[in-house]
Amino acid sequence: MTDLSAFPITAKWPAEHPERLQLYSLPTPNGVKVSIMLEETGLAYEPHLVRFDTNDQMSAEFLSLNPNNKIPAIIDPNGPDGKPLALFESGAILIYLADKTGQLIPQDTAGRYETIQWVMFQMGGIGPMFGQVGFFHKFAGKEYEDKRPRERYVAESKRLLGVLEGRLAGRAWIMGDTYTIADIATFPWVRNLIGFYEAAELVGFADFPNVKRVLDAFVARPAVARGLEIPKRN
Ligand SMILES: N[C@@H](CCC(=O)N[C@@H](CS)C(=O)NCC(=O)O)C(=O)O
Repeated sequence: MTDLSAFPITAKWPAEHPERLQLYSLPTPNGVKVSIMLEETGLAYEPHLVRFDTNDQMSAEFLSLNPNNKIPAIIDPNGPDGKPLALFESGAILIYLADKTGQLIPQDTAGRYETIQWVMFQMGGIGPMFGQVGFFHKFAGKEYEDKRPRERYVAESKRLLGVLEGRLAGRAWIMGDTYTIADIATFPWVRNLIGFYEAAELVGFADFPNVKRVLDAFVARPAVARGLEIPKRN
C-alpha cells in the first residue's frame, strides 16, 4: 500500500486512494490546466479542493507542498524511480505529466522544445497579463481612479492575443495538427478573459478570429468540459 504520510498536506487532505496521483486545486484558469491534462491522458487521480474563501492555500499543510501558496500542486506517488514526486507550478506539472504519459507533447526534440516555448509564453505572458486585466477591469482595481495600469495591461493583452492570432493562422492548434500541452496551458486563460473577466470588448476579441476558432474547438473537447469542473466546488 502506498504511504503518503511523509507529506504533511495529506493530514489536511487525506488520500482515499494514495496509489493515485493527488491533485490539490480549484477550477481557476491555472487549476484547470492540470485537471484537463489528467482527464485528457486518462491517468488515475484523486482531486482535492483547496478553498480560497477559507484561505486553505495559506495553511501550513498546503505550504508544505507549495511555499508559494498557489494552486495547482500535485503529488505523484509513482514518480521518477518509483518514488513519490511533489510538484507545483502548472507549466512544470504539464510538462511532467506529458513526459510521464508520452502524450500531448511531440516526441521529437525540436517539437518538444517548441511546445515548451509556447507553454512558457503562456506562463510568463498570457497568464500574468490577462490576470491583471481581470484585477483592473472586474475586481478591486476597477475602482482605481488612475486608469493607466488598466490601459497598460489591456494593451499588453491585446498584443499577446495578436501574437497568438498570428501563430494560429493556418494551424488547427498551437503546434499545428497536434493538440498539445501548449493549448491546455493557453485556452483556459483565453476562455477566462472573455468569459469570467468579461473583457471581450475591452481587448477587441473580434479582431482575433483564429484565437476564437481554436478556443471553440478547445472547449468542445469532452475532457476539457470535464476538467473545467474539477475539483468540484462544494
Ligand atoms: N504560476 C502559477 C500561478 C498559480 C496561481 O496564480 N494560482 C492562483 C489561482 S489561479 C492562486 O492559487 N491564488 C491564490 C493566492 O494567491 O493566494 C502556476 O501557473 O501554477
